[in-house]
Amino acid sequence: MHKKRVFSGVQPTGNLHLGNYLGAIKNFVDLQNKFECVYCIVDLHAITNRQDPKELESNILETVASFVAAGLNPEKNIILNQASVAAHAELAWIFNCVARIGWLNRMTQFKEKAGANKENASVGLMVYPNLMAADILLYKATHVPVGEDQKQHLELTRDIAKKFNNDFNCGEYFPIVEPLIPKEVSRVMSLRDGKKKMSKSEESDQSRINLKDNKDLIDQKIKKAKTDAASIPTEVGGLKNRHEASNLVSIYASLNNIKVENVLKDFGGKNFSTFKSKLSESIIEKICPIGDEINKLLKNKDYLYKILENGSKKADLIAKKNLKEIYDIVGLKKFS
Ligand code: AQP
Repeated sequence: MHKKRVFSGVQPTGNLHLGNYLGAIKNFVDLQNKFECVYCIVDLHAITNRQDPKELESNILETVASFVAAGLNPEKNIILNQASVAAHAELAWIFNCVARIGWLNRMTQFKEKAGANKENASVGLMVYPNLMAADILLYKATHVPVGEDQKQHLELTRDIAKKFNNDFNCGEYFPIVEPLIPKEVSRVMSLRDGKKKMSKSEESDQSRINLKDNKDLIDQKIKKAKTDAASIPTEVGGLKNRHEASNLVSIYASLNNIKVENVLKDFGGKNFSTFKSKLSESIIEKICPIGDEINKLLKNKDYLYKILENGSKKADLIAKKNLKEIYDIVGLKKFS
């Protein structure tokens, strides 16, 4: 039996948005009262695509600030940056030797991110899921809160854990992790195209609500958000194939901690302009205080660095102990 432990990570690749918040960070905050939690700023993942070093540094700090502003308690949780704990990269190498090329070839995120020019993508982007498996299994985490887009990578993490346990005949050394995916809005979609996920790297800022957007900007983005000509349905079935409508209703449900069918009870039959003004109000009420707090925290960089330093030291203790066990299982010796 493994002790219950939560692990999750966020890439410091730019402005965090409503998708990152509703898909992951909101859940992180809820879980901190139930589990021992390790939350990681996955800077080694970020460099699988080219990053400007100065921007990367400031994005790392901004991600810590976003965690704390959203309600994560740095005393209660371990908050670290991946590059500070060398064992992440060391275990990833072992997993490069456990995972099969065929498994990685099936990963849809690689296909989406590499685009048409696959030959020119970094090797890091290809083996990204092995590093993600290492992040999680290094701490023998049992539960991983993520958005639905990461489900396939978590299945790969489970496959790697099973293969390692089996290959090295070590029982259930690595736990078989459980994904914790939010029910009402597992994947927040772009405000401009309901078939694409809301993403930091999407060129159009109008496609997303950033955690640092102010009231007027949120209002304007929601007013302009794509919808269709029909009114809001009264039943969940009425949202079928209405990607944009479904997205906005799900965002509202998630922000207000209610079910989609209850949103439809309140707004069914109404037009989108009425609904959009209520949606804006909800986003402003939940997101603007986080944005204000991020801006405040960013003025105290020493405090943010201290959070990472303390968290990374705590994480390193767990990681070193587990990596030693893993090296022993594999038959590797470490003399330093
Ligand atoms: N649109 C989304 N809906 C729900 N959850 C989402 N997540 C990301 N986008 C959505 C969840 O946020 C966590 C952190 O994600 P990440 O920053 O590590 O990587 P990502 O999934 O690649 O996020 P982006 O915004 O799309 O970044 P870029 O554009 O840099 O690739 C994860 O739990 C993820 O599921």
